Amino acid sequence: GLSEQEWQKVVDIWGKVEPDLSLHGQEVIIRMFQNHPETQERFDKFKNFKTLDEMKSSEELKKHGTTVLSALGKILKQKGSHEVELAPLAQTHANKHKIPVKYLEFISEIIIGVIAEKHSAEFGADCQEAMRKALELFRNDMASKYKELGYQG
Ligand code: HE6
Repeated sequence: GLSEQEWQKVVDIWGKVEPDLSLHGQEVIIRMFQNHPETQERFDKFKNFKTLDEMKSSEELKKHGTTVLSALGKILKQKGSHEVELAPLAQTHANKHKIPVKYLEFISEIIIGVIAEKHSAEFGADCQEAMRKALELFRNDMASKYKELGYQG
């Protein structure tokens, strides 16, 4: 688990992300699609986007980015006691979307990269480490739920 200080770092940096959640979310989704095209294939509404311009000008993509980061933010703010928030997310991502844990790893690294770019001054090594641990915990708990649901992930 994370120490109270580590959780505080996670919550503090998320406070820097939140005022511009949709911009961060858009960037995260676009970068995930560009670096891991197999993730784009999972979205009926986005799989036909071919160019970066198409992605950047899509209000739906931006909206989805906001949805994802908003859900993740709610989880992070629970500082590990996220059972209630995580369960429905694991359920849809296991049963409906069938999103492997590997893809959750992709998006975790991308989230860290995007925050590092946009908030380099506030996102030092110790803060990055705390965020990495928080996202690992998130993934581990998603993976356990996946297994309970019979999805190997
Ligand atoms: Fe997904 N997602 N997602 N997801 N998602 C979400 C929150 C998805 C995610 C990782 C989602 C995904 C494919 C997520 C999704 C729909 C992820 C919410 C709240 C919703 C929704 O309610 O619509 C993480 C880390 C979080 C917090 C892939 C690939 C990855 C890596 C859909 C195809 C799909 C969908 O609606 O079709």
